[in-house]
Order: sequence, then structure tokens, then C-alpha cells
Amino acid sequence: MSIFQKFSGNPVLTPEQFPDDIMYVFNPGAVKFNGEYLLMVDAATAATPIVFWLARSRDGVHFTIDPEPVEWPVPAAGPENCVYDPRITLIDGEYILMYASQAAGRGVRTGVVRTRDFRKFERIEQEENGRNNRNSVLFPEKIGGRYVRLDRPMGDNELEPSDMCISYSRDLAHWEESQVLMTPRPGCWDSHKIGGGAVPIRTERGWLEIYHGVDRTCNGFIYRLGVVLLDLENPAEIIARGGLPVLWPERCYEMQGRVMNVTFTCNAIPEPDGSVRIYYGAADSCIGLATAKLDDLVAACFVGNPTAEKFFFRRS
Ligand code: BMA
Repeated sequence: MSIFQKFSGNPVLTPEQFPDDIMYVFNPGAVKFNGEYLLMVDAATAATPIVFWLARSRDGVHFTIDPEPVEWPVPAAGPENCVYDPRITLIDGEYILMYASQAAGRGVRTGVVRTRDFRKFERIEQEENGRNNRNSVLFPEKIGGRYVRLDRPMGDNELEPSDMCISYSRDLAHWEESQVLMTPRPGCWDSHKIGGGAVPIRTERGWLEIYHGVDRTCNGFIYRLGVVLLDLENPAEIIARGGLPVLWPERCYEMQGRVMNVTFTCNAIPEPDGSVRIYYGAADSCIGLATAKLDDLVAACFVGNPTAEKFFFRRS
């Protein structure tokens, strides 16, 4: 059984709730903002690139959709033709958004935008290093005086295997000391590609990161979610990496759609009762809700992993 319990009314957000031409909604960034659950959703038509669209809810299940997509600031280098997979981090009183920024002839880069109110968005221009990079997730605290992010530099062919990296910055514009944090594990559910998922959650035992792993089958890729625990002082150090996924495609809405067999998250919201909720993209088509106990997620980092310090997983 999955560590995450899926909401019985899933999917919680579908394209039908959006204006007519939106055919797919998925992979939202999510935060609690002004007493509401706020989702920044990838919204796509059949013909046009993905845009961001906000959806808001008091109870986390019934959403009101903004009338228009987000007014997104244009980069100095010229317009993007596709933006997707926003990760929203609250740090030092403002929200920093990291997302995949695609432009014709420029490849894909991590775009960085700040906001305080989710109305006005201001771009933080990034130093150009000529490399594709996405799946960037900013930690919610500076560590050793620097911003820290998980990211995923990659080649031009997005079907190729790729590692999850960690990088540091003093100003959110120049990123340094990029190093490989984790590699795919042959023979496992994350055998082909891995990348950051949710904004890491501080726990007593370390930073809990919910990441995505891709497995290659004879009939295409499967995207699942797993967990890893990173050292609080030195997040480049892995304390324990779960051997098993914590959420995977198993229902029709997760297995059939724009892209088959995809569960993908850009968020995790810790709740006061010790649970964590995620809004996850399902088959790149709609959005599901799932909850787990934070303690169970931390425990799952030590399960099925021969290098784990201790095997103590027990469902309560
Ligand atoms: C990844 C990203 C995600 C997408 C996933 C499955 O590489 O592009 O936005 O959900 O592939 O298609």
C-alpha cells in the first residue's frame, strides 16, 4: 500500500473547470496563502504552449479558478514559449518561484521569479551558463549563508538519463558549486531519470525531499514519487534514500492522458496535524490530492535501503 493516501474524490482539479480551450492541467506549485490553498497550475491547450493559472480553495478540495492566466514577466533575453512545473518557496517573507523556462533556440533553463502577493511577479534574471537545467527547487532557508537548490542540468535530449544535483547561490542569480547529489539506481523504480519534486521540509532528522523518479519499460516511462533525507547543515549529504516509491500511477486518471503513467509533484504542504498534503499532476492531464503522515515519510527514507542507518518503518 502507498504511504500516501489518495483523496477519494480525485482528481480534485480537471481541465473542465478551466476555460474551454484548456485541455490539460497538471504539476501545480502549491502553498497556503492568506488562509487558502493556492495552486499555480500548468495549463495547456492542444495547440499552444503551457501557461500558469492560479486556482484557490478554502477547504483544499473545491477550487475557484482565476478568470485569466497569470501575467508572467518576460525575460530580458526575450519571450519564453513555454513555462511549466513551478516550485514555490517561502523564504525571508517572500515567495520565490523556480520553474522550467523554455524558449525557441535557448533550450530549457530554470527561471526564477519573486512575488509577495501572487498578483505582481518580478523576475530575477539568471546568469546564463549555456546548459539546460530544470526541476529546480529552492530550500526554504539559507544554509551557511547561501541559498541552496536542487536542480537537474541535462543535455538536449530529454529522454536521456539524468542526475539530481545541488547548487548554491548568494543572490539567487548566480549558481555555484553545482554537484551531483543522487544518481538513478539501476533496477529500481528510479532507474532512468530523477529530479527534485517538492520544496524540502525541515524535520528533526533532516531535510525531507519528495522527488520524482523515472523508470523505463518496454512500453514507455513510469513517473513515481520517492523520498530522501538530507543533512540539515550540509544538504549535499544523504542520510537515507528510500528504496520504495511512496506514490505511483495506479488509477485510470494517472495512467491515461496527455502522457501515460505519470505522477509528479512540485509541492508538499505540511499541516499542523503532522500530515503532509501534495497536489500532484496525474498523466499530465489533471491534478490529484494525497496525504501522508510526515513521520511515515521520514521512516520511508530508511526502508528497503541497504545503506540506511536503521530499519524501523512501521505504519501506525
Ligand atoms: C517531465 C516534465 C514534467 C512532466 C513529465 C512527464 O520531464 O516535463 O512536466 O510531467 O516529464 O511528462
